Amino acid sequence: MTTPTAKLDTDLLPTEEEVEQYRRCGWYISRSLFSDGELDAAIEASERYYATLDKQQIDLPNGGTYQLAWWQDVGLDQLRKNDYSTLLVPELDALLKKPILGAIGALLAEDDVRLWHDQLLYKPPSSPEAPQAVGWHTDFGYWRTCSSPQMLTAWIPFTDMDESIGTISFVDGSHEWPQNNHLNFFSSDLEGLEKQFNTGGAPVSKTPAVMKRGQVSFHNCRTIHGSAANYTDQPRRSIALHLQPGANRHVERRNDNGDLAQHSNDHLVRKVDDQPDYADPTFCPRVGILDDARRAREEAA
Ligand SMILES: O=C(O)CCC(=O)C(=O)O
Repeated sequence: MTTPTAKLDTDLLPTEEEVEQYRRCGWYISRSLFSDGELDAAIEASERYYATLDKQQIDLPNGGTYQLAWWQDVGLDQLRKNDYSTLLVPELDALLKKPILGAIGALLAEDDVRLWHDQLLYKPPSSPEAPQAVGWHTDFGYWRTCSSPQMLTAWIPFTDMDESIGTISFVDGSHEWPQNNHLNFFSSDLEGLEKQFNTGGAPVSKTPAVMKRGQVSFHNCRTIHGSAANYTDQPRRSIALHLQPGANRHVERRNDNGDLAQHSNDHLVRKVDDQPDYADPTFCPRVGILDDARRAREEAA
């Protein structure tokens, strides 16, 4: 039987030391996982997808609908964050389903991994007067309906990434800080947001993920991250594939303002015993099997 982690190039798996570094820092940068051909196809397909977005509401595979954060009326000079694109664009789904990606996710999460949801991201070139940045935030702040503190994200850039294009940056070790539920994705005031960090006495150290095309960064859901504006003349293109460990379940939890937390998945996935089922294979397919990834690494050793 073919499994999501079949035919792994074991040289691309993180070593035990690299997994340890991920635990300590809250992020990991992989070796090159994707070819130019795969990423060119993702760019072309995402352009075709954007060209279809002439209204805010999209239809999803189960007959459900979703209100997009970016569609054409929002404007070409604005940051684009388009969720659920892997469900609609096969070339993006192919990135998610590449076995090595799920295998790395499984080794980092120490569990099988399923898709939680995705975000196709496009950061247009900015002027200093109107920067389009991603504010410091944690993903778990938005995912309080999830039981697992080991949710993680694979961020796949479609081009080379450096500070000039506004690559993603991580705040080292912030996944261990006492309070890190920041909800500032759509703020461009990185300096102002940094003043709100509660480090528990730890120094603030930030690492911009400088990557060659093909590499992928992974971060824990409690790691504070964000990115500066893109000051090149090319768009910054990427997709965030948010992954959940096999053990993750829906839980009832409150936001800091006391409201019951909700996530868009809750309205889309099937229900089991009247609760959202975060293992619904249509929305949350399994993409990595821990035993297979470990076995592949052992056999290669
Ligand atoms: O694209 C960025 O700069 C941030 C993406 C992000 O928030 C994520 O991958 O979780």
